[in-house]
Amino acid sequence: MSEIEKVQTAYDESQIQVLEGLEAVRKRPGMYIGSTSESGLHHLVYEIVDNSIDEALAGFCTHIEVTINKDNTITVSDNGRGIPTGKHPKMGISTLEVVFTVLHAGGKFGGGGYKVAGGLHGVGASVVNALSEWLSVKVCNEGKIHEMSFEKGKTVKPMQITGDSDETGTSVTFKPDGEIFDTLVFDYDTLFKRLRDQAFLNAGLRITLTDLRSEETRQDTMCYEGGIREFVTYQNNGKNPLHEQVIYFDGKMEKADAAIALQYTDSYSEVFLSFANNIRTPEGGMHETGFKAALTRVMNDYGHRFKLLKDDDKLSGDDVREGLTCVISVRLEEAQFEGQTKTKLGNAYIRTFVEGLVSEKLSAFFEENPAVAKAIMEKAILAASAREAAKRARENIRRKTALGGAAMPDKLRDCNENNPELTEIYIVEGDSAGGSATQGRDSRYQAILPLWGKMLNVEKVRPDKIYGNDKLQPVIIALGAGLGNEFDISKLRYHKVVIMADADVDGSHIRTLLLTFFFRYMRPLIDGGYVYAAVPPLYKLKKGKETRVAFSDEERDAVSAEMRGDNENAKIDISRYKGLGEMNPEELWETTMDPGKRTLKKITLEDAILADETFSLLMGEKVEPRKEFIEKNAKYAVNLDF
Ligand code: TSJ
Repeated sequence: MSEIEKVQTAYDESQIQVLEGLEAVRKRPGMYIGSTSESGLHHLVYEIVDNSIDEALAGFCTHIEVTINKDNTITVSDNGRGIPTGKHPKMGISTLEVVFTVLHAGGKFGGGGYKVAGGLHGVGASVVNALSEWLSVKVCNEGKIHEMSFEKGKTVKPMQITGDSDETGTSVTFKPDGEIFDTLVFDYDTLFKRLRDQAFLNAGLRITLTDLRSEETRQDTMCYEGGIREFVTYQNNGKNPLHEQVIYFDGKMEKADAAIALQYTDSYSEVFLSFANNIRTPEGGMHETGFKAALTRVMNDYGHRFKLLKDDDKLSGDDVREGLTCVISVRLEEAQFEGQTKTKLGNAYIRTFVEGLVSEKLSAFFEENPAVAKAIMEKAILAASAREAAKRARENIRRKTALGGAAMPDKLRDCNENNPELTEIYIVEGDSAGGSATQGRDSRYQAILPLWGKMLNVEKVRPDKIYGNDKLQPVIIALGAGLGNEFDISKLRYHKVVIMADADVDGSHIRTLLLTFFFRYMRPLIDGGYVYAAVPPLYKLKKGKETRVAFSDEERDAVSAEMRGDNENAKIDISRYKGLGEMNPEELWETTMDPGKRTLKKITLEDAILADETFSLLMGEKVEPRKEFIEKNAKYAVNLDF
């Protein structure tokens, strides 16, 4: 056989294999991109961009541009070396064509320098090509412009030289196939967030996102010289750091490298962002486990060595991570993704590697920066003692609850009915309103629990204190379902939990606190739709012996006009309810508690999230936003509802 024939044979064989490969992708797209819904659609963009990022990692590309064109097609361009256009040594066709027509071609060409692209399923350009109605690619290298195009993965224009160029780079434009995807509309914010992650993870790389679909072009350029250090700073925007500098370390081993940036703030929450091969791993995995183990050990060792901790005291993982903001990024060959959403890193050697790296470098950092070490240690020790106190409070409650009915709070006025499906509990602000509610209620199925008066004094309260808060204990006990991890909805003693508070600032504070508490510690209560807000009237209108109420200014005017009727001179006495405590039992029953007449507002998850944010603001460290909030809302106090 002549040389030419040999090549021809190889070409034919590879072509057959190609067709089979890409048809498989079109048959079972979910296998390659996760789904054919919106997330799968966006995945196409990431698959292409990942190739440019690999080129940046190799040190040849500094700028990536992603454009959403007017017709919802996508263009991704970079200023790298350009996909090789010469003949592929094994396939006998151009490497460019191999990239787009051979399944799993990514990483298998171009020599050792090519890192495995990080796509969720480790697939690349050929999959995007197979799932596109059309795709065109333009490569500038070796002084020439090369162009080629495809339809549904099949070559329709073989590679052609279309001009000269002294620049280098790759540009791909594609239109996702409407036969494959449920939606073809790209979401700017989804792409923006993912590309911003990539910009943070690849320090110095410039990524531009442009949206040409509307009159006004939208564009963001992201470039972070500080990389994941800047990612941490960005996450901590608006918080108070315990130390000025973001702590950073990185390291390499044979098959992997890792970079970690962290900073503590005085907040109580933890922000942990981990990545493997530039992909978010919200389910965690070996890199997270390694980091967490090292952090806990280093801080316990330090605490014992400098006698900040007693010999048998031990900080837990939660203690040492309170207020921590951490970004960890690992890159490795043959990453194994596990878990429900395939976002958990499974490679066990990464745990050992990261744990060793963090142990060594963090201990060294603590040695060299004793002031920072002290601030971080004190925070963790405080967290430990708060957690200890909270645990005691929880146990206390559990003991009381275990005793059953006899242990119900003194102030609870329970109902006669025992079937929770038929009963309601009104949590009422203040003793006097509690008294009216108790007298006005239908005691067969309505229970009343009066709460303290003013309770939200604006001071810093650690969330753990809420557990042990003696004001909230009666609520926990009356509801009977426990709290936190041990919350058991099947033990709930009332299937309607009604918060009844005044329509003023104090009432709003109490609603905010209760909702935040339910949201954080009795989440199934919110999710299950068991929580309601009572809606008391704002106005009382009197004409002689006739009395009516109104729930808003508009209603007040309408009712007043109605009562006046034709008698223009009738004297109507309008008074404003200053609070629930002012209503007598009958009024309260008729306007707010009678199931036949009352309005109850069902609390949604969104309401609760909003309350949680408001609570954080009110309880937060920063004085200015809190002042602003209170001033702003004091003005509209009466309208303050969720
Ligand atoms: F998805 C894709 F493959 F189509 C694609 C690849 C899309 C985009 C927008 C860019 C790229 C890409 C590929 N940018 N840069 C590269 N680089 C290479 O493919 C390349 C170039 C030179 C060499 C070499 O060894 O000389 C090796 C490689 C892998």
